[in-house]
Order: sequence, then structure tokens, then C-alpha cells
Amino acid sequence: MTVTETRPIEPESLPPLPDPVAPERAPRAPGWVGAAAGLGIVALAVALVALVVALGNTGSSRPLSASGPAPAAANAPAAGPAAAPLFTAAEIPFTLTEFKVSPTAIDVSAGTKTLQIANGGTVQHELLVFHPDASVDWANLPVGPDSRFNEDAPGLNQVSDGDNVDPGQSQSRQIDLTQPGTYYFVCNLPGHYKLGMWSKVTVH
Ligand SMILES: [Cu+2]
Repeated sequence: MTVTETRPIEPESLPPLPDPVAPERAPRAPGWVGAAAGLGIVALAVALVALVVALGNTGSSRPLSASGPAPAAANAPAAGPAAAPLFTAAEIPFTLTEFKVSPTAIDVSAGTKTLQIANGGTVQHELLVFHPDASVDWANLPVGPDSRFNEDAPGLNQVSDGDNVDPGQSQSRQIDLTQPGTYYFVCNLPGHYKLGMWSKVTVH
């Protein structure tokens, strides 16, 4: 009687609860063995990770400590609020290509400078210098039918002009940058300004 009573109960309880529970607990029992081995593996893995991290730290800490603090310390006193280092040389190199003036932005110390202009492109370029009034929206100068902006427009204040430079050729000329402020070095050959061929030069 008790056997027949327990038998129908077991199959009833098995499908709903024991079945899902059993497979879950089954791996847990051997899981102890696996856990023990797993702990060993984990310990080994942790040790390996610790080694790798230690090696990685020593490896990465060297360039970080070497390069990190050095430029930060150099930048802070040299450039001050500016992010880029101040260019203090008397000669400023510029490279003209289609359609870019490189560097596209540079911070330079005030003074009389010598522009070293190289045309690295495949067509003629020029490099004009303007010291526009603060009210001038330099990036949106109106251009005429010839796709050039008016170099004599009020407030543009042209500082320096120069002949066109042939591809592969260079040009050197002096420029007065003794007055601090924002200057723009630009190529105003047809269409070149609109294509972004200018550089922002900040004089400190
Ligand atoms: Cu140009």
C-alpha cells in the first residue's frame, strides 16, 4: 500500500519540481570536484593575470612615466592656456597642397618671422597673410564670380602678399608678426579659399 502510494506521488512530483531541480543540483554535486579543480585553475588564472598585469604595468608604466609627465610638464609652463606648444623659431615652414595650408593651425611667438613656403602640390598656390578685425567671420568670407574673396575688403587687413608658387618650388619672405593676435595665411587663387586652403596663426 505504501509502495503503491509513494509511486504515484513520485511521478507526480518529479515532472514539475524534481526534474528541473535535479539537473540543476546534479552538476552542483560534481561541481564541488569541478569547483576544487576550478579553484586551482582560477588560482592559476589569477596568478597568470597578475603576472600579465604586472608585466603590462611595468611595460606600460615606463612609456607612460617617460612620455606622460614630460610633455605635461613641458606644456604647462611653455604654452600656458594654449594646448599646442608655442612655435618660437624665427623661420616658420608652410607647405601648400590641394587644398590645404600646413600646418592648418599654429601658435607662434611674436616677432619678425621668415616664412618658408613650399608648394608640395601639383598646381600653383600662393600664401597671403591677413590680420582681420575681430568682427570678420573669416570662415565665411563672401567670394566673387571668380571664386576669390576680396583681399581689399574692409577689416581684412592684408599683412603680406607674395607671388604664386609653382608646384615643387619654394618661396621665402619676411613677415611682420610683432603684433599679437589672430592671423590667417591663405591661398586666394580661384576656389582655393572655399576649399579650405588657409591656416589660422595665433601670435602671442
Ligand atoms: Cu592654392
